[in-house]
Amino acid sequence: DVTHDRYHSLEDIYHLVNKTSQEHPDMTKLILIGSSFEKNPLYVLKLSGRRGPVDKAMWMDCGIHAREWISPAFCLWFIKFALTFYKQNPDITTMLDEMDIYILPILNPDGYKYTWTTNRMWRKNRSVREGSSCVGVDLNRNFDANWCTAGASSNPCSDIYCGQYPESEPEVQAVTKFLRSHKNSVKLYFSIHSYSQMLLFPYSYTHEQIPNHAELYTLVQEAAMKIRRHYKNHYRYGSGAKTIYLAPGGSDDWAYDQGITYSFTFELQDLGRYGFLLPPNLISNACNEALAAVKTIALRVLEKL
Ligand code: 0X9
Ligand code: ZN
Repeated sequence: DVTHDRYHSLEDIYHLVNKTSQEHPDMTKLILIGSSFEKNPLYVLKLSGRRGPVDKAMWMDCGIHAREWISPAFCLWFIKFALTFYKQNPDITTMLDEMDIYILPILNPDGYKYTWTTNRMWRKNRSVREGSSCVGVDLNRNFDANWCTAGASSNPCSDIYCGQYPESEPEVQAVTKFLRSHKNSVKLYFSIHSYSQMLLFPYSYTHEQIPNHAELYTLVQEAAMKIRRHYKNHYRYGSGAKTIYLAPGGSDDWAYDQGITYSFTFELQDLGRYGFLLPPNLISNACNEALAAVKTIALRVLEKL
């Protein structure tokens, strides 16, 4: 069964997602959206309540950066929570009844696998190309959003290498293809990272403010307050460029510019004590906080739509 007191290997994650979809055929659909450089499948689990078709949807991806293990753990946690507490918890019931929820638990399977076998601190994917001995592209620098300007690197050996051209990587192509084809329904975008405890929204590729800056600021502020009140933990919030750093080519900025005007990147626990090596006994706490933030923002956005 899905246990949340430990991290799961790539094979485990595939198995769990597959099993979950078989156990809940009424509420889930498994969608293959593409495959990675090393031909690992990219599966999206679609969650929906027991009702007819809806015209609204939310997207959440986890595991774009290989070493941020709490991120895929959160996507699995969210899936489990949604399926367990549908019709019991009013928040998740509203979410599932009013929109479809697309979850990509592991956007960068090749990199994740590599962190389990070879290098725990690997960040990028594992693509290779002729003429360079360095491996991997930072998938969160490869989207077509002010691509490869200040805050990204054109050096293939860098940890923030932007790739040969925008959307050069199959993992990014799979996500953009799916979101482009679901543009009319997807209103809400979340990308889950770690660490540093931040709730971010666009832009990260420029210091310019987005048109609905005040609106998104209020949303992340409310989410951060909820975390503070319930879990006594502190999250910073604001636009990416102002709160963390200038970083172009990110998925949140790309989604925003596609018209998904409620677009967020979360950096989960911790503040650096363990960093990417967050111990398994802290998984549940980190996930509960992130869940509170997702629920708070999603329910508010649903009221507005
Ligand atoms: O640099 C990143 O990609 C993210 N931080 S991390 O430490 N997890 O690598 C922040 C992403 C913020 N959004 C964009 N840069 N678009
Ligand atoms: Zn990250």
